[in-house]
Amino acid sequence: MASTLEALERWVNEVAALTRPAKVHWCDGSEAEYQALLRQMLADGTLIELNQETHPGCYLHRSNPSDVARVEHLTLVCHPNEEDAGPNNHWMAPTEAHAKMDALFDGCMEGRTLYVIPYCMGPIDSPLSRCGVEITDSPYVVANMRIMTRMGKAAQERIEREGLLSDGVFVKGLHSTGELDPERRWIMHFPAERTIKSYGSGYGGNALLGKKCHALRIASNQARDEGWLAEHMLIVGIENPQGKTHYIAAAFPSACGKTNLAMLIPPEGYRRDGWKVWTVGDDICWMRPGADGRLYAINPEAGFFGVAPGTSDSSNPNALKSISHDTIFTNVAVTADNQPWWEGLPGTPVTDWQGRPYDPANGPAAHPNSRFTVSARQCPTWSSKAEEAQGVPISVIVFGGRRPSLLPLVMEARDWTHGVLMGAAMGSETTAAATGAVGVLRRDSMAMKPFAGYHYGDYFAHWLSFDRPGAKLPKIFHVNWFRKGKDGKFLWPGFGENLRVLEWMIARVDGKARGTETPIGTLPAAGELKLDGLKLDSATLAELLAVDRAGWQAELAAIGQYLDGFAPRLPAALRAEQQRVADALGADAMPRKAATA
Ligand code: O2Y
Ligand code: MN
Repeated sequence: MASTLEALERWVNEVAALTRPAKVHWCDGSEAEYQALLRQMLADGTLIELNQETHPGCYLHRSNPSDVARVEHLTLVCHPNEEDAGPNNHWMAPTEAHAKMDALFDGCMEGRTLYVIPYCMGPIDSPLSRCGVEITDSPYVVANMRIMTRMGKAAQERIEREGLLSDGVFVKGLHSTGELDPERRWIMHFPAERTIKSYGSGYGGNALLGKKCHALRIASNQARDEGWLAEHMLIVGIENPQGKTHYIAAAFPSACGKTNLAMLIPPEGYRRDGWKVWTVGDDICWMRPGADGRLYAINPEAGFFGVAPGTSDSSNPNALKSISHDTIFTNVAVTADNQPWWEGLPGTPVTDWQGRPYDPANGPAAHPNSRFTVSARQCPTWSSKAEEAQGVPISVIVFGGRRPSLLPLVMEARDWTHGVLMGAAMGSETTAAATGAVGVLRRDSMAMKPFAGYHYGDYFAHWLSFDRPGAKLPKIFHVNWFRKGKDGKFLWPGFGENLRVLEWMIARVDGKARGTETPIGTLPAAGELKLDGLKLDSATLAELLAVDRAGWQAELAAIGQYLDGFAPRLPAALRAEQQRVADALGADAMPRKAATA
Protein backbone atom coordinates (compact mmCIF):
# COMPACT_ATOMS: atom_id res chain seq x y z
CA MET A 1 0.00 0.00 0.00
CA ALA A 2 1.42 3.40 -0.99
CA SER A 3 -0.78 5.41 1.36
CA THR A 4 -2.21 4.75 4.80
CA LEU A 5 -5.31 6.72 3.77
CA GLU A 6 -7.83 4.39 2.23
CA ALA A 7 -9.64 7.21 0.35
CA LEU A 8 -6.38 8.23 -1.34
CA GLU A 9 -5.31 4.69 -2.15
CA ARG A 10 -8.78 3.91 -3.56
CA TRP A 11 -8.84 7.01 -5.78
CA VAL A 12 -5.36 6.34 -7.19
CA ASN A 13 -6.36 2.75 -7.95
CA GLU A 14 -9.56 3.89 -9.67
CA VAL A 15 -7.65 6.38 -11.81
CA ALA A 16 -4.99 3.79 -12.66
CA ALA A 17 -7.73 1.34 -13.71
CA LEU A 18 -9.18 4.00 -16.02
CA THR A 19 -5.96 5.42 -17.49
CA ARG A 20 -3.98 2.13 -17.55
CA PRO A 21 -0.41 3.46 -17.06
CA ALA A 22 2.66 1.23 -17.39
CA LYS A 23 3.87 2.40 -13.98
CA VAL A 24 2.68 4.30 -10.92
CA HIS A 25 5.13 6.58 -9.09
CA TRP A 26 4.28 8.21 -5.74
CA CYS A 27 6.31 11.43 -5.52
CA ASP A 28 8.25 11.98 -2.30
CA GLY A 29 9.42 15.48 -3.27
CA SER A 30 13.09 14.67 -2.62
CA GLU A 31 16.05 16.29 -4.38
CA ALA A 32 17.06 12.87 -5.71
CA GLU A 33 13.65 12.40 -7.27
CA TYR A 34 13.82 15.88 -8.86
CA GLN A 35 17.29 15.18 -10.30
CA ALA A 36 16.13 11.84 -11.70
CA LEU A 37 13.17 13.54 -13.39
CA LEU A 38 15.48 16.19 -14.86
CA ARG A 39 17.81 13.49 -16.25
CA GLN A 40 14.88 11.65 -17.79
CA MET A 41 13.47 14.82 -19.39
CA LEU A 42 16.89 15.85 -20.71
CA ALA A 43 17.28 12.40 -22.24
CA ASP A 44 13.92 12.43 -24.02
CA GLY A 45 14.10 16.08 -25.11
CA THR A 46 11.33 17.40 -22.84
CA LEU A 47 13.98 19.68 -21.35
CA ILE A 48 16.98 21.34 -22.94
CA GLU A 49 20.01 22.17 -20.83
CA LEU A 50 20.81 25.89 -20.73
CA ASN A 51 24.28 27.40 -20.18
CA GLN A 52 25.26 25.83 -16.84
CA GLU A 53 28.06 28.32 -16.27
CA THR A 54 25.85 31.40 -16.45
CA HIS A 55 22.62 29.64 -15.35
CA PRO A 56 23.39 26.61 -13.16
CA GLY A 57 20.45 24.26 -12.71
CA CYS A 58 18.43 26.03 -15.45
CA TYR A 59 16.53 24.21 -18.20
CA LEU A 60 14.28 25.11 -21.10
CA HIS A 61 11.00 23.47 -22.02
CA ARG A 62 9.25 24.17 -25.32
CA SER A 63 5.55 23.50 -25.13
CA ASN A 64 3.45 22.49 -28.12
CA PRO A 65 2.90 25.72 -30.11
CA SER A 66 -0.87 25.21 -29.83
CA ASP A 67 -0.56 25.00 -26.03
CA VAL A 68 0.87 28.26 -24.72
CA ALA A 69 -1.66 29.78 -22.33
CA ARG A 70 -4.72 29.27 -20.17
CA VAL A 71 -7.85 28.51 -22.18
CA GLU A 72 -10.78 30.29 -20.59
CA HIS A 73 -13.35 29.08 -23.13
CA LEU A 74 -12.41 25.46 -22.33
CA THR A 75 -12.35 26.02 -18.55
CA LEU A 76 -15.60 24.97 -16.89
CA VAL A 77 -17.04 25.06 -13.40
CA CYS A 78 -19.45 22.13 -13.00
CA HIS A 79 -21.79 22.88 -10.10
CA PRO A 80 -24.78 20.55 -9.83
CA ASN A 81 -26.99 23.62 -10.18
CA GLU A 82 -26.17 25.77 -13.24
CA GLU A 83 -27.18 29.00 -11.48
CA ASP A 84 -24.39 28.48 -8.92
CA ALA A 85 -21.75 28.93 -11.65
CA GLY A 86 -23.13 32.39 -12.52
CA PRO A 87 -22.70 34.41 -15.70
CA ASN A 88 -18.98 34.71 -14.87
CA ASN A 89 -18.27 31.00 -15.56
CA HIS A 90 -18.72 28.44 -18.30
CA TRP A 91 -20.76 25.52 -16.99
CA MET A 92 -21.56 21.89 -17.76
CA ALA A 93 -23.67 19.45 -15.74
CA PRO A 94 -21.34 17.29 -13.57
CA THR A 95 -22.59 13.94 -14.93
CA GLU A 96 -22.08 15.07 -18.53
CA ALA A 97 -18.70 16.60 -17.69
CA HIS A 98 -17.46 13.46 -15.89
CA ALA A 99 -18.60 11.28 -18.80
CA LYS A 100 -16.81 13.53 -21.31
CA MET A 101 -13.62 13.60 -19.27
CA ASP A 102 -13.58 9.92 -18.35
CA ALA A 103 -13.92 9.04 -22.04
CA LEU A 104 -10.81 11.13 -22.72
CA PHE A 105 -8.89 9.61 -19.78
CA ASP A 106 -9.81 6.04 -20.81
CA GLY A 107 -6.46 4.34 -21.49
CA CYS A 108 -4.70 7.68 -22.01
CA MET A 109 -1.64 6.72 -19.91
CA GLU A 110 -0.88 3.43 -21.68
CA GLY A 111 2.90 2.98 -21.83
CA ARG A 112 3.42 6.01 -19.60
CA THR A 113 4.09 6.66 -15.92
CA LEU A 114 1.30 7.87 -13.67
CA TYR A 115 2.74 10.26 -11.07
CA VAL A 116 0.92 10.81 -7.77
CA ILE A 117 1.78 14.27 -6.41
CA PRO A 118 0.65 14.98 -2.85
CA TYR A 119 0.96 18.72 -2.22
CA CYS A 120 0.18 21.32 0.39
CA MET A 121 -0.91 24.84 -0.57
CA GLY A 122 0.62 27.02 2.12
CA PRO A 123 3.14 26.36 4.90
CA ILE A 124 3.01 22.67 5.79
CA ASP A 125 2.07 23.35 9.44
CA SER A 126 -0.40 26.20 8.84
CA PRO A 127 -4.08 25.83 9.74
CA LEU A 128 -4.77 28.14 6.78
CA SER A 129 -3.17 25.71 4.31
CA ARG A 130 -5.15 23.16 2.30
CA CYS A 131 -3.89 20.00 0.61
CA GLY A 132 -4.44 18.26 -2.67
CA VAL A 133 -3.19 15.38 -4.75
CA GLU A 134 -2.51 15.76 -8.47
CA ILE A 135 -2.28 12.69 -10.66
CA THR A 136 -0.48 13.43 -13.92
CA ASP A 137 1.39 11.69 -16.72
CA SER A 138 3.70 14.67 -17.24
CA PRO A 139 7.14 14.71 -15.57
CA TYR A 140 7.35 18.42 -16.51
CA VAL A 141 4.25 19.01 -14.36
CA VAL A 142 5.83 17.05 -11.48
CA ALA A 143 9.00 19.17 -11.65
CA ASN A 144 7.01 22.42 -11.76
CA MET A 145 4.69 21.33 -8.92
CA ARG A 146 7.79 20.62 -6.80
CA ILE A 147 8.83 24.24 -7.25
CA MET A 148 5.37 25.80 -6.95
CA THR A 149 4.01 23.86 -3.95
CA ARG A 150 5.15 22.05 -0.81
CA MET A 151 5.10 18.68 -2.53
CA GLY A 152 5.88 15.12 -1.44
CA LYS A 153 6.24 13.16 1.79
CA ALA A 154 5.35 15.89 4.31
CA ALA A 155 2.25 16.83 2.32
CA GLN A 156 1.17 13.18 2.06
CA GLU A 157 1.60 12.78 5.82
CA ARG A 158 -0.61 15.83 6.45
CA ILE A 159 -3.22 14.49 4.01
CA GLU A 160 -3.18 11.13 5.81
CA ARG A 161 -3.46 12.80 9.25
CA GLU A 162 -6.37 14.98 8.13
CA GLY A 163 -7.96 12.06 6.33
CA LEU A 164 -8.32 10.23 9.63
CA LEU A 165 -10.55 13.08 10.81
CA SER A 166 -12.81 13.15 7.76
CA ASP A 167 -12.85 11.31 4.45
CA GLY A 168 -11.83 13.15 1.29
CA VAL A 169 -10.43 16.38 2.73
CA PHE A 170 -7.84 16.67 -0.02
CA VAL A 171 -8.58 18.16 -3.44
CA LYS A 172 -8.38 15.53 -6.19
CA GLY A 173 -6.79 16.72 -9.44
CA LEU A 174 -6.49 14.43 -12.44
CA HIS A 175 -4.38 15.58 -15.36
CA SER A 176 -3.14 14.13 -18.62
CA THR A 177 -1.43 15.94 -21.45
CA GLY A 178 -3.34 13.66 -23.82
CA GLU A 179 -2.61 14.35 -27.48
CA LEU A 180 -2.26 18.13 -26.93
CA ASP A 181 -5.09 18.53 -29.42
CA PRO A 182 -6.97 21.80 -28.80
CA GLU A 183 -10.13 19.99 -29.98
CA ARG A 184 -9.70 17.50 -27.13
CA ARG A 185 -8.80 19.92 -24.34
CA TRP A 186 -10.90 20.67 -21.24
CA ILE A 187 -10.19 22.02 -17.77
CA MET A 188 -13.14 20.98 -15.59
CA HIS A 189 -13.81 21.84 -11.96
CA PHE A 190 -16.27 20.04 -9.70
CA PRO A 191 -16.43 22.28 -6.61
CA ALA A 192 -18.96 20.14 -4.73
CA GLU A 193 -16.62 17.13 -5.08
CA ARG A 194 -13.43 19.20 -4.61
CA THR A 195 -12.27 17.63 -7.85
CA ILE A 196 -10.46 18.89 -10.97
CA LYS A 197 -10.08 17.07 -14.28
CA SER A 198 -7.77 18.53 -16.92
CA TYR A 199 -7.00 16.94 -20.28
CA GLY A 200 -5.12 17.94 -23.41
CA SER A 201 -2.78 20.70 -22.18
CA GLY A 202 0.62 20.53 -20.54
CA TYR A 203 0.88 24.27 -19.96
CA GLY A 204 0.87 26.40 -16.82
CA GLY A 205 -2.48 27.08 -15.24
CA ASN A 206 -4.12 24.28 -17.25
CA ALA A 207 -1.75 21.60 -15.94
CA LEU A 208 -0.18 22.74 -12.64
CA LEU A 209 -3.45 22.07 -10.87
CA GLY A 210 -2.37 23.47 -7.48
CA LYS A 211 -2.32 26.99 -8.89
CA LYS A 212 -5.38 28.51 -10.56
CA CYS A 213 -7.55 25.36 -10.49
CA HIS A 214 -7.10 24.50 -6.81
CA ALA A 215 -5.85 27.67 -5.10
CA LEU A 216 -8.46 29.90 -6.77
CA ARG A 217 -11.39 28.10 -8.45
CA ILE A 218 -11.86 25.24 -5.97
CA ALA A 219 -10.49 27.20 -2.99
CA SER A 220 -12.89 30.10 -3.58
CA ASN A 221 -15.68 27.56 -2.97
CA GLN A 222 -13.89 26.04 0.05
CA ALA A 223 -13.30 29.55 1.37
CA ARG A 224 -16.96 30.52 1.10
CA ASP A 225 -18.03 27.34 2.91
CA GLU A 226 -15.40 27.81 5.64
CA GLY A 227 -15.48 31.62 6.10
CA TRP A 228 -12.27 32.80 4.43
CA LEU A 229 -11.17 34.39 1.15
CA ALA A 230 -9.15 32.86 -1.71
CA GLU A 231 -8.00 35.77 -3.86
CA HIS A 232 -5.95 36.64 -6.94
CA MET A 233 -3.65 38.94 -4.96
CA LEU A 234 0.02 39.56 -4.30
CA ILE A 235 1.13 40.03 -0.70
CA VAL A 236 3.92 42.46 0.11
CA GLY A 237 5.39 43.71 3.41
CA ILE A 238 6.45 47.36 3.64
CA GLU A 239 8.91 47.99 6.47
CA ASN A 240 9.31 51.62 7.53
CA PRO A 241 12.56 53.11 8.89
CA GLN A 242 11.31 52.44 12.45
CA GLY A 243 11.17 48.70 11.68
CA LYS A 244 7.37 48.39 11.57
CA THR A 245 6.03 46.28 8.71
CA HIS A 246 2.57 46.67 7.20
CA TYR A 247 1.35 43.90 4.91
CA ILE A 248 -0.57 44.81 1.76
CA ALA A 249 -2.66 42.45 -0.38
CA ALA A 250 -3.28 43.70 -3.91
CA ALA A 251 -5.48 42.43 -6.73
CA PHE A 252 -4.74 43.36 -10.33
CA PRO A 253 -5.91 41.62 -13.49
CA SER A 254 -3.32 39.36 -15.17
CA ALA A 255 -0.45 41.31 -16.81
CA CYS A 256 -0.76 44.45 -14.66
CA GLY A 257 2.56 44.02 -12.83
CA LYS A 258 1.68 42.02 -9.71
CA THR A 259 5.09 40.31 -9.65
CA ASN A 260 6.86 43.68 -10.06
CA LEU A 261 4.91 45.23 -7.17
CA ALA A 262 5.52 42.20 -4.96
CA MET A 263 9.28 42.58 -5.52
CA LEU A 264 9.42 46.40 -5.61
CA ILE A 265 12.74 48.19 -5.15
CA PRO A 266 12.24 51.42 -3.14
CA PRO A 267 13.34 54.70 -4.76
CA GLU A 268 16.83 55.75 -3.74
CA GLY A 269 15.71 58.29 -1.12
CA TYR A 270 13.48 55.69 0.54
CA ARG A 271 16.31 53.15 0.57
CA ARG A 272 18.58 55.74 2.20
CA ASP A 273 15.92 56.42 4.84
CA GLY A 274 15.68 52.71 5.66
CA TRP A 275 12.50 51.55 3.89
CA LYS A 276 12.45 47.84 2.98
CA VAL A 277 10.11 45.69 0.92
CA TRP A 278 9.40 42.02 1.67
CA THR A 279 7.85 39.64 -0.82
CA VAL A 280 5.26 37.22 0.57
CA GLY A 281 3.47 36.27 -2.66
CA ASP A 282 3.02 37.44 -6.25
CA ASP A 283 -0.26 35.88 -7.38
CA ILE A 284 -2.52 34.22 -4.80
CA CYS A 285 -3.56 35.13 -1.27
CA TRP A 286 -5.67 33.19 1.20
CA MET A 287 -7.03 35.35 4.04
CA ARG A 288 -8.92 34.49 7.19
CA PRO A 289 -10.10 36.49 10.22
CA GLY A 290 -7.90 35.87 13.26
CA ALA A 291 -8.93 35.86 16.92
CA ASP A 292 -8.16 39.60 17.10
CA GLY A 293 -10.57 40.38 14.24
CA ARG A 294 -7.83 41.20 11.72
CA LEU A 295 -7.42 39.36 8.42
CA TYR A 296 -4.39 37.05 8.32
CA ALA A 297 -2.97 35.96 4.97
CA ILE A 298 -0.80 33.22 3.58
CA ASN A 299 0.61 32.76 0.11
CA PRO A 300 -0.49 29.21 -0.74
CA GLU A 301 2.31 28.91 -3.31
CA ALA A 302 6.00 28.15 -2.82
CA GLY A 303 7.27 29.53 -6.12
CA PHE A 304 6.73 32.00 -8.91
CA PHE A 305 5.40 31.13 -12.36
CA GLY A 306 6.25 34.54 -13.80
CA VAL A 307 5.99 36.04 -17.26
CA ALA A 308 9.49 36.31 -18.74
CA PRO A 309 9.11 39.05 -21.41
CA GLY A 310 9.57 42.47 -19.87
CA THR A 311 11.35 41.07 -16.80
CA SER A 312 14.62 42.97 -16.74
CA ASP A 313 17.12 44.67 -14.52
CA SER A 314 15.15 47.88 -14.76
CA SER A 315 11.62 46.47 -14.35
CA ASN A 316 12.30 43.79 -11.73
CA PRO A 317 15.92 43.18 -10.64
CA ASN A 318 14.77 40.90 -7.80
CA ALA A 319 13.00 38.58 -10.24
CA LEU A 320 16.04 38.57 -12.49
CA LYS A 321 18.31 37.64 -9.56
CA SER A 322 15.85 34.91 -8.48
CA ILE A 323 16.00 33.20 -11.87
CA SER A 324 19.77 33.20 -12.30
CA HIS A 325 19.92 29.56 -11.18
CA ASP A 326 17.73 26.47 -10.59
CA THR A 327 14.89 27.66 -12.80
CA ILE A 328 12.72 26.02 -15.43
CA PHE A 329 12.06 28.31 -18.40
CA THR A 330 9.17 27.63 -20.74
CA ASN A 331 8.95 29.00 -24.30
CA VAL A 332 11.75 31.57 -24.02
CA ALA A 333 14.34 32.17 -26.75
CA VAL A 334 18.03 31.25 -26.51
CA THR A 335 21.23 33.21 -27.26
CA ALA A 336 24.27 31.95 -29.17
CA ASP A 337 25.90 30.86 -25.89
CA ASN A 338 22.76 29.05 -24.77
CA GLN A 339 21.43 31.57 -22.25
CA PRO A 340 17.69 32.12 -21.88
CA TRP A 341 16.51 35.29 -23.64
CA TRP A 342 13.35 37.33 -24.03
CA GLU A 343 12.30 40.75 -25.20
CA GLY A 344 13.48 43.32 -22.65
CA LEU A 345 16.82 41.62 -21.92
CA PRO A 346 20.16 42.78 -23.37
CA GLY A 347 21.81 40.47 -25.90
CA THR A 348 20.55 38.84 -29.07
CA PRO A 349 18.48 35.72 -29.57
CA VAL A 350 19.56 33.13 -32.10
CA THR A 351 16.81 30.55 -31.52
CA ASP A 352 13.17 31.44 -30.98
CA TRP A 353 10.69 29.87 -28.55
CA GLN A 354 9.79 27.20 -31.10
CA GLY A 355 13.42 26.22 -31.64
CA ARG A 356 13.64 27.92 -35.04
CA PRO A 357 16.54 30.19 -36.04
CA TYR A 358 15.36 33.60 -34.86
CA ASP A 359 13.74 35.64 -37.63
CA PRO A 360 11.88 38.83 -36.64
CA ALA A 361 9.44 38.07 -39.46
CA ASN A 362 8.14 35.19 -37.28
CA GLY A 363 7.25 37.53 -34.42
CA PRO A 364 8.86 37.88 -31.00
CA ALA A 365 11.76 35.56 -30.17
CA ALA A 366 10.24 34.55 -26.81
CA HIS A 367 6.55 33.73 -26.67
CA PRO A 368 4.69 36.68 -25.03
CA ASN A 369 3.38 34.25 -22.37
CA SER A 370 6.75 32.53 -21.86
CA ARG A 371 7.44 31.77 -18.22
CA PHE A 372 9.97 31.04 -15.52
CA THR A 373 9.25 28.63 -12.68
CA VAL A 374 11.39 29.33 -9.65
CA SER A 375 11.35 28.68 -5.92
CA ALA A 376 10.25 31.75 -3.94
CA ARG A 377 13.18 31.11 -1.60
CA GLN A 378 15.50 32.32 -4.37
CA CYS A 379 13.99 35.82 -4.28
CA PRO A 380 16.35 38.26 -2.50
CA THR A 381 13.36 39.97 -0.83
CA TRP A 382 11.59 36.74 0.20
CA SER A 383 9.97 37.33 3.59
CA SER A 384 10.70 34.91 6.42
CA LYS A 385 7.11 35.56 7.53
CA ALA A 386 5.92 33.87 4.34
CA GLU A 387 6.83 30.53 5.92
CA GLU A 388 5.00 31.19 9.20
CA ALA A 389 1.92 29.18 10.05
CA GLN A 390 -0.25 32.02 11.33
CA GLY A 391 0.19 34.13 8.20
CA VAL A 392 0.69 37.90 8.10
CA PRO A 393 -1.85 40.51 9.28
CA ILE A 394 -3.18 42.54 6.37
CA SER A 395 -3.39 46.34 6.90
CA VAL A 396 -4.37 47.34 3.38
CA ILE A 397 -6.22 45.78 0.45
CA VAL A 398 -5.58 47.33 -2.96
CA PHE A 399 -7.59 46.90 -6.12
CA GLY A 400 -6.33 48.23 -9.43
CA GLY A 401 -6.63 48.09 -13.17
CA ARG A 402 -5.23 49.51 -16.35
CA ARG A 403 -7.34 52.64 -16.86
CA PRO A 404 -5.81 55.28 -19.19
CA SER A 405 -8.40 57.86 -18.12
CA LEU A 406 -10.78 58.83 -15.30
CA LEU A 407 -9.53 56.64 -12.43
CA PRO A 408 -7.20 58.66 -10.16
CA LEU A 409 -3.77 57.45 -9.10
CA VAL A 410 -5.20 56.40 -5.74
CA MET A 411 -8.45 56.61 -3.81
CA GLU A 412 -9.50 55.13 -0.48
CA ALA A 413 -12.87 53.55 0.16
CA ARG A 414 -14.89 55.16 2.97
CA ASP A 415 -15.67 51.73 4.48
CA TRP A 416 -15.69 48.01 3.69
CA THR A 417 -18.89 48.08 1.60
CA HIS A 418 -17.52 50.92 -0.52
CA GLY A 419 -14.28 48.97 -0.88
CA VAL A 420 -16.15 45.89 -2.08
CA LEU A 421 -17.85 48.12 -4.65
CA MET A 422 -14.44 49.39 -5.80
CA GLY A 423 -13.26 45.80 -6.17
CA ALA A 424 -16.42 44.73 -7.98
CA ALA A 425 -16.12 47.66 -10.42
CA MET A 426 -12.45 47.23 -11.23
CA GLY A 427 -11.23 46.39 -14.69
CA SER A 428 -8.80 47.20 -17.44
CA GLU A 429 -8.91 48.70 -20.88
CA THR A 430 -7.69 46.17 -23.42
CA THR A 431 -4.30 46.76 -24.98
CA ALA A 432 -3.82 43.64 -27.12
CA ALA A 433 -4.20 44.59 -30.76
CA ALA A 434 -4.52 40.87 -31.50
CA THR A 435 -8.02 40.78 -30.00
CA GLY A 436 -9.01 43.65 -32.30
CA ALA A 437 -10.49 45.51 -29.36
CA VAL A 438 -8.02 48.08 -28.12
CA GLY A 439 -9.35 50.49 -25.50
CA VAL A 440 -12.42 48.47 -24.53
CA LEU A 441 -13.09 48.39 -20.79
CA ARG A 442 -13.35 44.83 -19.48
CA ARG A 443 -14.55 44.65 -15.89
CA ASP A 444 -12.75 42.01 -13.88
CA SER A 445 -14.18 42.12 -10.35
CA MET A 446 -11.41 41.61 -7.76
CA ALA A 447 -9.30 40.33 -10.73
CA MET A 448 -11.21 37.07 -10.27
CA LYS A 449 -13.22 36.89 -13.50
CA PRO A 450 -11.32 33.82 -14.75
CA PHE A 451 -10.93 32.34 -11.27
CA ALA A 452 -14.01 32.83 -9.04
CA GLY A 453 -15.40 29.30 -8.95
CA TYR A 454 -19.00 30.35 -8.30
CA HIS A 455 -21.58 33.05 -9.01
CA TYR A 456 -20.14 36.56 -8.69
CA GLY A 457 -23.32 37.72 -6.92
CA ASP A 458 -22.72 35.17 -4.16
CA TYR A 459 -19.02 36.05 -4.18
CA PHE A 460 -19.77 39.76 -3.57
CA ALA A 461 -22.12 38.73 -0.72
CA HIS A 462 -19.31 36.62 0.76
CA TRP A 463 -16.95 39.62 0.67
CA LEU A 464 -19.59 41.84 2.33
CA SER A 465 -20.10 39.24 5.09
CA PHE A 466 -16.65 39.96 6.57
CA ASP A 467 -17.91 43.31 7.88
CA ARG A 468 -19.31 42.08 11.18
CA PRO A 469 -19.08 43.01 14.86
CA GLY A 470 -15.54 42.62 16.18
CA ALA A 471 -13.94 42.70 12.73
CA LYS A 472 -10.85 44.90 12.34
CA LEU A 473 -10.76 44.95 8.59
CA PRO A 474 -8.03 46.37 6.36
CA LYS A 475 -8.60 49.71 4.68
CA ILE A 476 -9.41 49.29 0.98
CA PHE A 477 -7.88 51.41 -1.79
CA HIS A 478 -8.04 51.54 -5.58
CA VAL A 479 -4.98 52.48 -7.61
CA ASN A 480 -4.36 53.25 -11.25
CA TRP A 481 -0.71 53.24 -12.27
CA PHE A 482 -1.69 53.48 -15.94
CA ARG A 483 -3.35 56.90 -16.28
CA LYS A 484 -2.26 58.61 -19.53
CA GLY A 485 -2.00 62.28 -20.49
CA LYS A 486 -3.31 63.90 -23.67
CA ASP A 487 -0.03 62.98 -25.38
CA GLY A 488 -0.75 59.29 -24.73
CA LYS A 489 2.16 58.98 -22.29
CA PHE A 490 1.85 57.54 -18.78
CA LEU A 491 1.49 60.28 -16.16
CA TRP A 492 2.91 58.19 -13.31
CA PRO A 493 6.35 56.53 -13.50
CA GLY A 494 5.22 53.33 -11.76
CA PHE A 495 7.58 50.51 -10.65
CA GLY A 496 9.54 51.45 -7.48
CA GLU A 497 7.91 54.88 -7.35
CA ASN A 498 4.63 53.13 -6.47
CA LEU A 499 6.03 52.92 -2.93
CA ARG A 500 5.12 56.61 -2.58
CA VAL A 501 1.46 55.67 -2.97
CA LEU A 502 1.78 52.68 -0.63
CA GLU A 503 3.39 54.96 1.97
CA TRP A 504 0.35 57.26 1.82
CA MET A 505 -1.96 54.27 2.34
CA ILE A 506 0.05 53.22 5.38
CA ALA A 507 -0.06 56.78 6.72
CA ARG A 508 -3.86 56.61 6.41
CA VAL A 509 -3.89 53.31 8.33
CA ASP A 510 -1.68 54.81 11.04
CA GLY A 511 -3.81 57.98 11.25
CA LYS A 512 -0.96 60.13 9.94
CA ALA A 513 -2.56 61.51 6.76
CA ARG A 514 -5.81 63.45 6.66
CA GLY A 515 -6.72 62.93 3.00
CA THR A 516 -9.37 64.81 1.04
CA GLU A 517 -12.90 63.45 0.91
CA THR A 518 -14.61 63.31 -2.48
CA PRO A 519 -17.77 61.46 -3.59
CA ILE A 520 -15.61 58.68 -5.09
CA GLY A 521 -13.46 58.22 -1.98
CA THR A 522 -10.62 59.83 -0.06
CA LEU A 523 -7.69 61.12 -2.12
CA PRO A 524 -4.32 62.39 -0.89
CA ALA A 525 -4.53 65.96 0.36
CA ALA A 526 -2.06 68.54 -0.95
CA GLY A 527 1.48 67.64 0.07
CA GLU A 528 0.60 64.19 1.42
CA LEU A 529 2.16 62.19 -1.41
CA LYS A 530 5.92 62.31 -0.91
CA LEU A 531 7.34 63.34 -4.29
CA ASP A 532 10.91 64.43 -3.53
CA GLY A 533 13.42 63.13 -5.99
CA LEU A 534 10.69 62.65 -8.57
CA LYS A 535 10.29 64.87 -11.63
CA LEU A 536 6.51 65.33 -11.50
CA ASP A 537 5.11 68.82 -12.03
CA SER A 538 2.09 70.09 -10.15
CA ALA A 539 -0.13 70.04 -13.26
CA THR A 540 0.58 66.32 -13.77
CA LEU A 541 -0.11 65.60 -10.11
CA ALA A 542 -3.39 67.53 -10.35
CA GLU A 543 -4.35 65.46 -13.40
CA LEU A 544 -3.49 62.22 -11.60
CA LEU A 545 -5.74 63.18 -8.69
CA ALA A 546 -8.53 64.98 -10.59
CA VAL A 547 -12.17 63.92 -10.15
CA ASP A 548 -14.07 64.47 -13.40
CA ARG A 549 -17.64 64.59 -12.16
CA ALA A 550 -19.39 64.02 -15.51
CA GLY A 551 -17.03 61.17 -16.32
CA TRP A 552 -17.67 59.61 -12.93
CA GLN A 553 -21.44 59.93 -13.27
CA ALA A 554 -21.21 57.93 -16.51
CA GLU A 555 -18.87 55.42 -14.80
CA LEU A 556 -21.30 54.89 -11.92
CA ALA A 557 -24.15 54.32 -14.36
CA ALA A 558 -22.00 51.74 -16.20
CA ILE A 559 -21.08 50.07 -12.88
CA GLY A 560 -24.79 49.86 -12.01
CA GLN A 561 -25.51 48.17 -15.34
CA TYR A 562 -22.62 45.76 -14.87
CA LEU A 563 -23.77 44.82 -11.37
CA ASP A 564 -27.34 44.27 -12.59
CA GLY A 565 -25.93 41.47 -14.75
CA PHE A 566 -25.59 39.45 -11.50
CA ALA A 567 -29.23 39.86 -10.42
CA PRO A 568 -31.08 38.24 -8.76
CA ARG A 569 -28.04 37.18 -6.69
CA LEU A 570 -26.52 40.65 -6.52
CA PRO A 571 -26.50 41.75 -2.85
CA ALA A 572 -28.89 44.68 -2.40
CA ALA A 573 -26.27 46.36 -0.19
CA LEU A 574 -23.83 46.53 -3.12
CA ARG A 575 -26.39 48.05 -5.50
CA ALA A 576 -27.34 50.51 -2.71
CA GLU A 577 -23.68 51.45 -2.34
CA GLN A 578 -23.41 52.11 -6.09
CA GLN A 579 -26.52 54.31 -5.79
CA ARG A 580 -25.04 56.14 -2.80
CA VAL A 581 -21.91 57.07 -4.75
CA ALA A 582 -23.98 57.99 -7.82
CA ASP A 583 -26.17 60.23 -5.65
CA ALA A 584 -23.13 61.86 -4.07
CA LEU A 585 -21.79 62.63 -7.54
CA GLY A 586 -25.13 64.03 -8.56
CA ALA A 587 -25.26 66.42 -5.62
CA ASP A 588 -25.03 70.09 -6.60
CA ALA A 589 -21.86 70.95 -4.79
CA MET A 590 -18.94 68.55 -4.76
CA PRO A 591 -17.79 68.42 -1.14
CA ARG A 592 -14.01 68.52 -0.74
CA LYS A 593 -13.24 68.64 2.95
CA ALA A 594 -10.43 67.13 4.94
CA ALA A 595 -11.26 63.62 6.10
CA THR A 596 -10.51 62.24 9.51
CA ALA A 597 -7.83 59.60 9.30
O1 O2Y B 1 -1.13 31.04 -19.10
C1 O2Y B 1 -0.97 30.43 -18.04
O2 O2Y B 1 -1.20 29.23 -17.90
C2 O2Y B 1 -0.46 31.10 -16.90
S1 O2Y B 1 -1.48 32.39 -16.39
C3 O2Y B 1 -0.81 32.99 -14.94
C4 O2Y B 1 0.38 32.49 -14.47
C5 O2Y B 1 0.92 32.97 -13.30
C6 O2Y B 1 0.23 33.91 -12.61
N1 O2Y B 1 -0.95 34.40 -13.07
C7 O2Y B 1 -1.46 33.99 -14.22
C8 O2Y B 1 -2.76 34.62 -14.62
O3 O2Y B 1 -3.25 34.44 -15.72
O4 O2Y B 1 -3.32 35.34 -13.78
MN1 MN C 1 -2.41 35.44 -11.88
